[in-house]
Amino acid sequence: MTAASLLRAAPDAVATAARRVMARCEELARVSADTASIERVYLSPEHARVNRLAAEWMRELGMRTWQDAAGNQVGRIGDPAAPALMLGSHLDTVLDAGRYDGIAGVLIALEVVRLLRVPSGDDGWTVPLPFAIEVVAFSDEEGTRFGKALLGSSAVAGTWNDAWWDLADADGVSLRRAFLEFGLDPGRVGEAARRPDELVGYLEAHIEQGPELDRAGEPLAVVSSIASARRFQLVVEGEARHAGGTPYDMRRDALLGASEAALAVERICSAEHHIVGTVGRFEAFPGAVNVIPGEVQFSLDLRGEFDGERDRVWDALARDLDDIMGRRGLRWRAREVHSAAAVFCAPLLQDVVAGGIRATLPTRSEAPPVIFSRAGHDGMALGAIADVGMLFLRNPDGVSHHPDEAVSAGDVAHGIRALAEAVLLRGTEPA
Ligand code: HGY
Ligand code: MN
Ligand code: MN
Repeated sequence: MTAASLLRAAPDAVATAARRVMARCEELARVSADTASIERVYLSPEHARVNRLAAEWMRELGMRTWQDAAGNQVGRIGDPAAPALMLGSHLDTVLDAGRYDGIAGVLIALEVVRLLRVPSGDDGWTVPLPFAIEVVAFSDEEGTRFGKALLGSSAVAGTWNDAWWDLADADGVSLRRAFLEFGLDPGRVGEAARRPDELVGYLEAHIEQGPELDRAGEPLAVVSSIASARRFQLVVEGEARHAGGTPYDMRRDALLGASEAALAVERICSAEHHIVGTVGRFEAFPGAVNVIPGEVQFSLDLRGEFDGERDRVWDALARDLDDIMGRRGLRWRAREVHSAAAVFCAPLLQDVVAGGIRATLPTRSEAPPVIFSRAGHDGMALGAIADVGMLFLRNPDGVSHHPDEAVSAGDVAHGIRALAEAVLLRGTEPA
């Protein structure tokens, strides 16, 4: 089931591009708030440094570059009047991150531009397509600093919510203050918004953040949909008391209640087919060894293939927490800090990604794998204004959000070619 290859590139050009992606992933990994690990969060000095690096690499390709009103770094090549096919991913990271989550997608997109661009005659460059190409390095896909994910891509999608300005980081710095300190104007964040008619679609290459491709021995896959997500900050309140003098029948231990809640997340979610719930942050107060915890604050990240299933599981969890806290004489409350509906990748973009994979791996007989992404991506926000398509690259053992995250140069080369072929295939369709 091969698809004709539309890419005219010297055989070793793609291998050279893959080596450049791997080297630049190492270079970007060194731009971190922590010398012992990779940490690059929204509106940080590290964010500013990688934006400057990305802009330099975009200009080298003959792209026009700008940083938008939400701190996303953008490059554009092609007809200034035409709508754009947007490629990209994110350059922000989680804490103690890997080198490739998001980063590889931005760099692969730049290599696709390098392979597709042609001289425009006025000492510049263009692309032989019925649309322009934009590469966006989104500034906050993870939500590491303020808890709310997809801030950069939400601004581009025009779905920014002014309630977010009061979100604060671990040091109590509000999003509004961080904007100002980064040199951005909160009052102008709306200028980052793009109109649907400006885009012909959004295509993102990303490492798979799970083991499916590795287990199947597949280098690439088409993504069918991106998981719907909800994130909560929960608080359990009991009573801080002396760890020695307080008999059990008088204790209202918030940590034990919150611990039962965390186990309920695992019990209830694991009984469902496509639902995962994770407690990633868990903190007891006052946090002294000889004081019964009077309060616990913890996070919940809840995802599912379909919004309705995910919401039904949240309702079941809430009922379970009522039982647990009632039995223990505790109180609990939850603040929802992030919610993103499932986004189903557009059939046309799924088709061009599948065609790109077939043109890249011509010896494959059957259709490329199609998998649902349990990880969130900027496409969840972009889905509000554009068709979304995603290409997954194999990630050995599926390790991600961890320093051992990996991808092979060979699979990156496959990914570069497949994305380039997909862009060319999209160019054979009406813009
Ligand atoms: O959390 C996620 O799924 C993504 O990596 N931000
Ligand atoms: Mn990512
Ligand atoms: Mn991530």
